[in-house]
Amino acid sequence: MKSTPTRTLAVDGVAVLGEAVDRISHANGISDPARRSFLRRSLTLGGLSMLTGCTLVDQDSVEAALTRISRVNDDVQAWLFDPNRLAPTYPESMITRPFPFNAYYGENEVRQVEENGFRLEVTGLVADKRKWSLPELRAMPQVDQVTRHICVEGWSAIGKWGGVPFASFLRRVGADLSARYVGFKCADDYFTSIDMPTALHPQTILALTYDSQPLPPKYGFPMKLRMPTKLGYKNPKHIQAIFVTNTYPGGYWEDQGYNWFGGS
Ligand SMILES: Nc1nc2c(c(=O)[nH]1)N[C@H]1C(S)=C(S)[C@@H](COP(=O)(O)O)O[C@H]1N2
Ligand SMILES: [Mo]
Repeated sequence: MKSTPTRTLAVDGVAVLGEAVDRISHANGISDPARRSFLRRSLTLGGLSMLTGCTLVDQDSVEAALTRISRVNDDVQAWLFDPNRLAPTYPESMITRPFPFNAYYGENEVRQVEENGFRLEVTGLVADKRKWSLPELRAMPQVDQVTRHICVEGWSAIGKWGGVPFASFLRRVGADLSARYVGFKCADDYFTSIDMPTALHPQTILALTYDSQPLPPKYGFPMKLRMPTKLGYKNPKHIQAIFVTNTYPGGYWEDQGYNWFGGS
C-alpha cells in the first residue's frame, strides 16, 4: 500500500527530529536520558513549527527551526547572565589529576607552538593593534584560579589556571567594550567567539599557566581563554589572534549546531 506523501513526511520528520533533539540536547549539556526522552516525546514537529514559525518540510527546515530555538536560547542565556556572579572555586587538593585532554583530534596530534617569535595578534575594534610577545603578557599582573571545566561530552574536571584577567587585557589594548563579540583564532584552526559581558567577567582569564607551570602544549600553549562560566568548547586553546567585532563570528562547534552562548 502506498502511503500518502504527508504521512511519509511526518514519519521522516519525526525521525529527523529525534536525532536533532539528541544533538541539540548534547550541545546544550542535557545528558540525562530521562530529560532527553521527555524532550523527544514532548517536542513534536507541529510544536516545533509553532514555536519557530517555520514550515517544516525537510531536514534543512527542521535544522533551521532548531537553530532558531538555539538563537532564542542564546538570548535567554545572555539575559540571565549575571556579570558579577562568580563560578565556584575549589581548594587545590580537589584538582583532578591527571587533568583530561580534549580536542577535535587526538592527543598525538597536539599542535606544538614555538615560544620564540610567537606574537599574539589583536585586531578589530581596538585602539592598539600592536602584537604581543609572551614575556610582555607575563609582565602584566597575573591571577590564579581553581575552577571546574565542564565538557558537553559528559565529563567535568577541576583544574588550576593562571594568567592575565581578560578585562584588564581588553582595557589595555583599548578595546571597544560596547562591541558585541570577541573572537579567537587558534593555531590548530579551531575558532570560537564570546559575548562581551563574559569577556569582561572577573573570572575570565587569558591563561598562560596550568597548575603553576607554563601551559603545556596539550592544554593549549601558548595561551587559552579560561572561563569557568562557559562550557569547555567555548574555552579556546592555542590562541593566535584575538579580535573585537560586531559581526557574529560563530565557532568550530557552534557552526555545527552547538549552542553559541554555551553557558555552564
Ligand atoms: N584550539 C582548541 N581549543 C579547544 C578545543 C580544540 O579542539 N582546539 N576543544 C575544546 C573542548 S571541546 C574542550 S572540552 C577543551 C578541552 O581542554 P583540555 O584539553 O584542557 O581539557 O578545549 C576546548 N578548546
Ligand atoms: Mo568539550
